[in-house]
Amino acid sequence: MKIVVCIPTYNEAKNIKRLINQIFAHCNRHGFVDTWVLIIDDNSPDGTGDIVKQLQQEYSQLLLLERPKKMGLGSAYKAGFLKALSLKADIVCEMDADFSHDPSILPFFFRALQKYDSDLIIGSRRVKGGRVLNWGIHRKLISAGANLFAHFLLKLRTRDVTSGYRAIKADLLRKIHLKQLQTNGYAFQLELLYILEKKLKAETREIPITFVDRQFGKSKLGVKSIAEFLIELIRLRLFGSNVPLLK
Ligand SMILES: Nc1nc2c(ncn2[C@@H]2O[C@H](COP(=O)(O)OP(=O)(O)OP(=O)(O)O)[C@@H](O)[C@H]2O)c(=O)[nH]1
Ligand SMILES: [Mg+2]
Repeated sequence: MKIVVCIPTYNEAKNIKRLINQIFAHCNRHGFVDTWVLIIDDNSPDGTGDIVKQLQQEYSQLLLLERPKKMGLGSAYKAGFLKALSLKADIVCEMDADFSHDPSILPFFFRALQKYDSDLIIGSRRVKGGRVLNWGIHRKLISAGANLFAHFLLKLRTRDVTSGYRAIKADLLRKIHLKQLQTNGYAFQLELLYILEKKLKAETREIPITFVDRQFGKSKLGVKSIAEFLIELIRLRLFGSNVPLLK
């Protein structure tokens, strides 16, 4: 079973080495030896890409997709997914580089996909047992608001619609014309989930996670991202998704 863990990075020099080491260590320990890590770096000024290049000498299953400039999280995932599918992945993962997503639970995502025969596993802060550490009231409100609006307007079953910790069966992604996804920022998480849940009727399972606020580096969530999320929410509510499905 070939797994490709896609990680978009922008200025994650303080996190990336430790994260890659831990992902490979945990996956190997649990017998997921055909796990590949794909970093999608947008020419980070802090040299994140160079650190990854160094590490490639150590890990043959570490890949780097270099892009010329910062183009947004969603756009990075689109490029990463296309690469992962071209590598004949069976499972594709989404994950942040800032240790908000604990790498030690990745193997449990893969097990859950197999055990429940699910299409999509989501690391969730909004099911029993899930929680968030060290978030201020501001971030809590934004997250709660985003989820509330998403449930109210789109009637999504998933509790944590903005979670970026996901494992997806690759065959499901192969049914989506990925290049046609509209969003390039954080709203990508919502648009993709909408297509998976509503259009492809994906069998989804949320697993509780403890989400830890980043210790190193800066958040890239700004007003623009929030605006894009709200616009996408309204667009999906009014028109649904017109992204073509492939056979
Ligand atoms: N390639 C690429 N990666 C990005 C871009 N924006 C954010 N990222 C990465 O996407 C992941 C999530 O970004 P964060 O800044 O942690 O956003 P967040 O988790 O919503 O915000 P915090 O909770 O404040 O950390 C991180 O690994 C970032 O480095 C981008 O434009 N391009
Ligand atoms: Mg983060």
